[in-house]
Amino acid sequence: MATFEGDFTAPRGRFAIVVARFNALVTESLLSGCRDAFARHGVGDERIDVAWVPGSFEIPLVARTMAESGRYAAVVCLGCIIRGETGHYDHVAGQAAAGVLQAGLGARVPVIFGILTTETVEQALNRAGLKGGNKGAEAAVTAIEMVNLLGQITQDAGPARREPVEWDAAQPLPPLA
Ligand code: INI
Repeated sequence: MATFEGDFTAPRGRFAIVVARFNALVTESLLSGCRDAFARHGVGDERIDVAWVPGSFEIPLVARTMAESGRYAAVVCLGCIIRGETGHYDHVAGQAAAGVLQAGLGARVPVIFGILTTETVEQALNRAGLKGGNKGAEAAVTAIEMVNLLGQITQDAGPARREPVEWDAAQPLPPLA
């Protein structure tokens, strides 16, 4: 039996962060938590590109474009959708989530959902570093784990080979057999 599990060591390659300007008070904190977590796991700013989009609804297109460029090991999506502020919360939140998922599946690159969906501004602030952790930091760690996991799955030579393998995360994944 083979067991695959990504670790939290810094993979090679570059990372992209797509961040929405809507609710910027919150998303700037998500971005800073995300960059900080990347740095503390060995991925410095020099290996990160950041793309700002108007709102969370615009995240999937840019995330997919970056994921398909072949330049990034993973793409992290950061946004903040607050129900109290919009009648079309369900549309924005639902389509953002579906689009982020599709971006990853389409590009076959980890595209991480770091978009807060909350009832109130207070809940959003709490999850952006005030007291309930920082969703941006979690997203960075998830990106690293997923890159390492996919690296193992696509390059593992068989059940006997259990150590993490060298994988050039800057290269697109090879086609599945
Ligand atoms: N975008 C968000 O990221 N968060 C929100 O809470 C939000 N609200 O409240 O409407 C929001 N709307 C903008 C949307 O993402 C698009 O930018 C806009 O509809 C243009 O396509």
